[in-house]
Amino acid sequence: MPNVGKSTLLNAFMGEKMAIVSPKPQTTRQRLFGILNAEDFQMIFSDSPGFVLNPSYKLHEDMNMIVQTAFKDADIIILVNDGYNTLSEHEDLIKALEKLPVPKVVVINKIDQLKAERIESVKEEFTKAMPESKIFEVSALNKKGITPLIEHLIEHLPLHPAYYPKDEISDRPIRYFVSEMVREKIFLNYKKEIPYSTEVVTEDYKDEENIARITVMIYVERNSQKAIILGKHGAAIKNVGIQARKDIEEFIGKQVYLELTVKVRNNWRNDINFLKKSGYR
Ligand SMILES: Nc1nc2c(ncn2[C@@H]2O[C@H](COP(=O)(O)OP(=O)(O)OP(=O)(O)O)[C@@H](O)[C@H]2O)c(=O)[nH]1
Ligand SMILES: [Mg+2]
Repeated sequence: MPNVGKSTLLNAFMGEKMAIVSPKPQTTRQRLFGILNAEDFQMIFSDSPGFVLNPSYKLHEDMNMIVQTAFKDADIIILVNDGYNTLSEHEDLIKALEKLPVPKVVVINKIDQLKAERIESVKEEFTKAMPESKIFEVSALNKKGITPLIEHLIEHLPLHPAYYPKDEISDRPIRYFVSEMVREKIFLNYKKEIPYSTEVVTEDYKDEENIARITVMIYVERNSQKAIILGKHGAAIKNVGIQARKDIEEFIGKQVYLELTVKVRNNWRNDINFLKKSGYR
């Protein structure tokens, strides 16, 4: 389900912020691997978009396809619930999961804001629906309940040589993280349809000795949206730039010069070529 805290959970597993997070559903659009390395195991966490129940654009179909792909190569599946989704919303998903021959784990997230009775009733529902699966209660935000969950996952990891070199923490290049950090600020700074009409692409990344010079393109679907993204005298986009630059600097440990440009790309959410170029298909 969207917005239940999957990306926050990935960050809690990894012990650092890798995936972007926002209070709005459909924040995550692509898959991201967080690779957790220890002396005797390597665990690859795959954060995925939430399932879009009523796809309105090709983009949504692509996001749902990404969820399906994630199912296919998972060794363990973690179904995250935040106590607000009803089980009926999960029914199709649970049916699809039943067919997969891998262990599943249920995580009830956001327990910091759930009443004890609510947690109990969600637990009861999932015990009935997925009797084979162990249920964990966590607060990904406060990093509570994460250690027992990781220990359980380690127990169920298949025996296999490490897939990635032990010093890698992700499958994505730095440009991807830059685009995502800008996109997160757009999700946090704008309302309604604006974040959903926006795609972010890192066009250029020049790594100099003391500074990284980065050019980022923000695509929107209409001129009116471009005006909103820019804001009066460019004030709104300036804020996005300041906030994103701070995060990027922290992430790469270096000073950043960040240039943001806004461009209109008509109906990009249904534009197959654009979606391909942006990595959705
Ligand atoms: N109170 C509380 N809020 C949480 C917790 N985990 C996540 N959140 C909040 O829930 C919202 C959604 O979190 P995300 O991690 O973006 O959720 P997601 O499942 O990745 O969402 P999508 O990518 O949109 O599907 C954010 O506002 C988070 O801060 C938690 O344990 N407690
Ligand atoms: Mg997410």
